[in-house]
Amino acid sequence: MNIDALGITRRDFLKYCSAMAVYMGLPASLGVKIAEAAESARRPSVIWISGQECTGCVESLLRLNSPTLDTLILETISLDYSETLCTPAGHQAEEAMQAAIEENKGKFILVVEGAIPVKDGGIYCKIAGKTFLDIVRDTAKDAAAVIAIGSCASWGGVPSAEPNPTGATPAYKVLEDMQVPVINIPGCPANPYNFISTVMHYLTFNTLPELDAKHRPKFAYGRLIHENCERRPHFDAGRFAYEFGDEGHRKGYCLYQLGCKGPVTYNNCPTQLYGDAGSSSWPVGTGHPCFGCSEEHVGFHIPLFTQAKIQQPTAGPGYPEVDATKGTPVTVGAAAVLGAGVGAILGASAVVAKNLKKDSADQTTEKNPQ
Ligand code: FSX
Ligand code: SF4
Ligand code: F3S
Repeated sequence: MNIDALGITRRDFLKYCSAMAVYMGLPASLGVKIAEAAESARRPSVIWISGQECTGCVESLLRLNSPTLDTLILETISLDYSETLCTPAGHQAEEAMQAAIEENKGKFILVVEGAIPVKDGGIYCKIAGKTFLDIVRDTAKDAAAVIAIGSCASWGGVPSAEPNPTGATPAYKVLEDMQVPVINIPGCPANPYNFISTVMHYLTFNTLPELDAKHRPKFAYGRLIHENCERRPHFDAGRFAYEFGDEGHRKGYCLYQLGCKGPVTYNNCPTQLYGDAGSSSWPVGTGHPCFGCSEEHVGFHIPLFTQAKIQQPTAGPGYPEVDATKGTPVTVGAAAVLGAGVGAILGASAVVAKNLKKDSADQTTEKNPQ
């Protein structure tokens, strides 16, 4: 990588790599290793294909700075094929893709953007006379790993909303009989930092980051939005907005009663934010409830204003994880911490339940004054 091309100093570049290490839950000192990997000549080959989607994922990737992330990506990976960004068109584009696959067989990362329609043999999305279904399967068999970017590729997203006329299906289902690992980076669009950090992890350590049961990197999707939300103190205190523009909304109260899906959606939106546009640049920060765009079966499936079930009441982010697997042996100190955490969680759940009840009673009184 040529750091000069990024328009930043070496010191800033190292700072950026250290921040990325911390972002992935690694010691900041590993930032040096990430920087070394980024600067090495070895750039992973990436082939990026697109099906049923809006191109929002590429767009969000190219609209950033700090340091200009688009440059960083293009300097770090070898983007050997991308329909949106490649210069050739038509037959030449097809040839470029085939050449990229041949040259990097077994080594390239395949990025799938968009859902895959499978109904009627996949005829609802065809490129160069071939169904997207066939393109995904044929390309994946030669890939080292597949990254499903965005909620469309991860879960079906927008095109899979009822009645799902084209049979829009996520990549992991279409590839479930194949050996290739599939990593999901959901979000509509996916946060580009979650994507580039996953690629950098692969590049630096030659392994994928730790994934959860839904094949999402834990560093980005390990916490519910509700756990890190800046409006959480209002939720805990029972202060809600009930209508857009009402007093609670104007005061920045919790958006739960307006259908916020933060309590059932795993993503780092409140901490990572979007578009490098400063604080509050995420849905809830702008005053709109999270609609669960990055969660399977939530965004595009549960109506916008339907209230989420609080399935897992949790204490604030300062407390230990509720469902962490038990380590051995348990020390007296750890047991004390765990006890305090569980106590806090039980206490918090009771307060939440009480506030929700109290608040809906208040609301009933307010809305039905007779
Ligand atoms: Fe889907 Fe992304 Fe939403 Fe759009 O790639 S996740 S519609 S932002 O473009 O696929
Ligand atoms: Fe934030 Fe939504 Fe949770 Fe309220 S319900 S605290 S707005 S995530
Ligand atoms: Fe999407 Fe909710 Fe984040 S709508 S962008 S998951 S706050």
